[in-house]
Amino acid sequence: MTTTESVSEEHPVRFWDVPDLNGLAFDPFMEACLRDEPVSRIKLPNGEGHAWFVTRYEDVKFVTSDPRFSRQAVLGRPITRLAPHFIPLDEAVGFADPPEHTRLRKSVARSFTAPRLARLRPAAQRAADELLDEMEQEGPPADLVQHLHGPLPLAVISDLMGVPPADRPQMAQWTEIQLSAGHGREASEHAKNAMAGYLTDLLESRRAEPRDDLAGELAQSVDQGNITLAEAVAVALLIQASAAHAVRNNSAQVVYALLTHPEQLARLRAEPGLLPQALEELLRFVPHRNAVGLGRIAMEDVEVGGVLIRKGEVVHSSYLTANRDPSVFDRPHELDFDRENNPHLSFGHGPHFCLGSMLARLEEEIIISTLLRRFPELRLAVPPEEVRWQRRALIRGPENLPVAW
Ligand code: FLV
Ligand code: FLV
Repeated sequence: MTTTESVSEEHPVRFWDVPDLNGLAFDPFMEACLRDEPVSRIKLPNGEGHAWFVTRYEDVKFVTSDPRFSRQAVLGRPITRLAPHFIPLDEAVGFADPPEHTRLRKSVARSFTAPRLARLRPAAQRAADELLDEMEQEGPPADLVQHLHGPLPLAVISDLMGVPPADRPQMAQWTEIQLSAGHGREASEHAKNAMAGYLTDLLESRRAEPRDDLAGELAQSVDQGNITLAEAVAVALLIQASAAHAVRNNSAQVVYALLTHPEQLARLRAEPGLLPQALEELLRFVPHRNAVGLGRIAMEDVEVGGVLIRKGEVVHSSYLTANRDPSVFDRPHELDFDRENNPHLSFGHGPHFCLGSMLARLEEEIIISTLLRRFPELRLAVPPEEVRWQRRALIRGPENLPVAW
C-alpha cells in the first residue's frame, strides 16, 4: 500500500468511564480525543469489545453519510455503548439503512412538513402561555423544568401523535426509564415493551377509526402496505419518546446557558430579531448528550481521517466534538451570537438527520421568546452551581431550574 494510513495497532483502546457532568461542562475525554487523536479507539461502560471513535467535523460527516457504515448491521451485536440496552426497537428507523430507511421515513414525512408544523404553532404558544400563567400564579421561586421544559414538549408531541392528555404522564414515565443509562436493562426493556403495547393499541384504533394525526398517518401507511404494524409502532415510539425527552433537556440546557451568560441574554432581549441566529448558536454550544449514541459497523475496509477502519469494526462518532472542531468554528468554546458561519451538526447528519429538527426549533423559539417577553427580570433563583444535573443520563439536562422574576 502506498497510503499513509495508520492501522489499529497504533491506537490503544481507552476506557471511557463516562462521568456525570454538571452544568455545560464539556467532557474532557471527548475534548482530548478531538485534540490529540481524532480517530481513536474506545471502550464504553456497556456491551462488548471496543470501537473506533471519530471526532472531527469532516470525518463525522463522512461516517454518518457514507453507505459503507451501516446501522442495520448493529442489530444483534452487543457493541460497546453507553446504555445497558438499545433504545430503538429492532424494527425502528434508527436501525435501518437506505432503502428501507427511506421507506420508513416516508411513512411519517407528511406530519413534519413546514405547513403541518406551522399549524401546530398557535396551540404550542397557547400551551406555553397557560403553563407560565400557572407558574406566575404560584410565584417565585419556581422550577422551569417542572412548569415548562417538561410539560410543553410532551404536550406538543402528544398532540401531534394523538396521545390523549390522560395518558401523557404514563408516556413520560416510560420514556424516562428508556432514555436513561441508570435503570438497568430489564426495567428499560420492560418500559419499551409496555410503551410499544400502548402504541400498538393506539394505531389499531386509528385503523378502525381514521384521524388526522401522526398515529392516523402511520395507521394509513400500514393499511396501504407501505410499512408493517411493527415498523409503524417502532417509528411512533422513537418519535414520541425522543421528542418529549430531547426537547425537555435541550431547551432546559439552552435556557440555563442564557441565564448564565448575562451579556448574551441582555443582547437577545435588546434585539429579539436575533433569536433564530442565537438559537442556532445555543444548539451548537450546549452539550446535548453524554458520550455517544448508536454506533455503526463498517461494511468494508474504509479509511477515515488517515486511519484504516476494517470491515466489521464498530464506529462511534460525536456531533458534540464536531461542533467544537476549531477548523470549522473559530473559538469553538465560546457562545457567540455573531458567528457568521454556523453549520453545526446538533441534529445529526446524513439519512438519520433528525426528523423533528424544525419542530424542535419551533418549540425552543417559543420557550425562549415567551420567557423573555413575559419575564423581563428572569434569573436563576440559586447560584448556578446549586442547580442539580441528571445522573446516568444519555441526553444531558438539569433536574430542576429554579428561577425568580
Ligand atoms: O441517547 C440515545 C438515544 C436517544 C434517543 O432519543 C433515541 C435513540 O435511539 C438513542 C440511542 O439509540 C442511543 C442513545 O444513547
Ligand atoms: O443523541 C442521539 C439521538 C437522539 C435522538 O433524539 C434520537 C436518536 O435516534 C439518537 C441516536 O440515535 C443517537 C444519538 O446519539
